[in-house]
Amino acid sequence: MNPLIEELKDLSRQALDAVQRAGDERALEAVRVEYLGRKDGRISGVLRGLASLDAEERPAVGAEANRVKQLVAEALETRAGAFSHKAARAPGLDLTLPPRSPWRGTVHPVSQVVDDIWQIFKSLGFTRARGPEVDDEWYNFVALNTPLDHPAADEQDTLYLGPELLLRSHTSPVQIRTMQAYEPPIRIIAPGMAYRRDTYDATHTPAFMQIEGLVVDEGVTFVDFKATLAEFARRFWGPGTRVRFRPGFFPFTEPSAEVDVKRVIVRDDGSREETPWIEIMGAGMVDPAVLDNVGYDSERYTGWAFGMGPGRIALLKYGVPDLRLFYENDMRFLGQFAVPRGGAS
Ligand code: 2U9
Repeated sequence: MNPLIEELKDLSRQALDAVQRAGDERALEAVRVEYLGRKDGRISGVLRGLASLDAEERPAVGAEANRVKQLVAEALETRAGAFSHKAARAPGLDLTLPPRSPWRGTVHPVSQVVDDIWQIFKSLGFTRARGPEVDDEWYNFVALNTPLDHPAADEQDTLYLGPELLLRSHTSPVQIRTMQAYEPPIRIIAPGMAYRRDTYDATHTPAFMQIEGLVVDEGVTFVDFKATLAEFARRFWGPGTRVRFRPGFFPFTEPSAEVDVKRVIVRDDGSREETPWIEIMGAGMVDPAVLDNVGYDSERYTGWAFGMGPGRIALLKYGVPDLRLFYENDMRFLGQFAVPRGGAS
């Protein structure tokens, strides 16, 4: 065999070895220059020497030189590709990992309770009413048969913004405004924030959700009142729920009641357990004085109303021991109440 072919084979082994040993792009470029460099490259040197060969030797040596040159060029390219792939990787970035799913918020548990309560009353023919959170003494107290010397109207309990202006201490002013704007029949649900000068503890927060309801029409009786609220309780807590009306007192209702439920829990093995009586709302027949205050004829119309705290209902429903957990925005806690979107309308 021609000694030049021997030399080319040897060069090719050395070059491929050097390509593999090159640790980075600079070392690889040095290998390229050493073997394939135009001026002083070792393989190029053999090709340049072709001219001095005999005509019959030339084709075989030329072919081998081109084959080796191509082999080494390909090896260089492959190795360079491996380096550039490595360079594209930022430290700690693994492009083979599946993507993280985008973070999605969830409906707050207290909002879920508001939505559930609203859906039940909506199906019973109620509409939703809204009103201002900043209101005055007349709408928040006087119209509701609550004199300003009543303890509820005291600065100890109510957050005043000015001489007569306050943050509403219940959503009842919404019902007063609705009655002023519309003639009976009235059948409304008023969910919204209310504010009281309470200390922030396991069962109180100075800003809280309320849901109130009001029905006013001709011929509305205590039977309508009891039957509608009992139906609500059974739909919300389950069909086996027992409902109890205890006498109570509120300035705006007469007679007044506190509504309790007793739930029946049926276990998987068929055994039943009854919860103690738990209070879920206050309610009563609307005091005729309140109807007179909005210009309704209290001889002609009667009504009933209720008030409920969805924060407290959420505590009972989910067995949460401390109301503050709902308001501290720890997603490890709130994320447990994730449900599919929808509900409110
Ligand atoms: C009008 C007439 C009557 C609304 C009522 C209650 C009883 C009641 C509390 C529940 C828990 C407030 O959030 S809470 O602390 N509410 O017990 N609310 S009757 O009665 C009305 C409202 C408006 C015109």
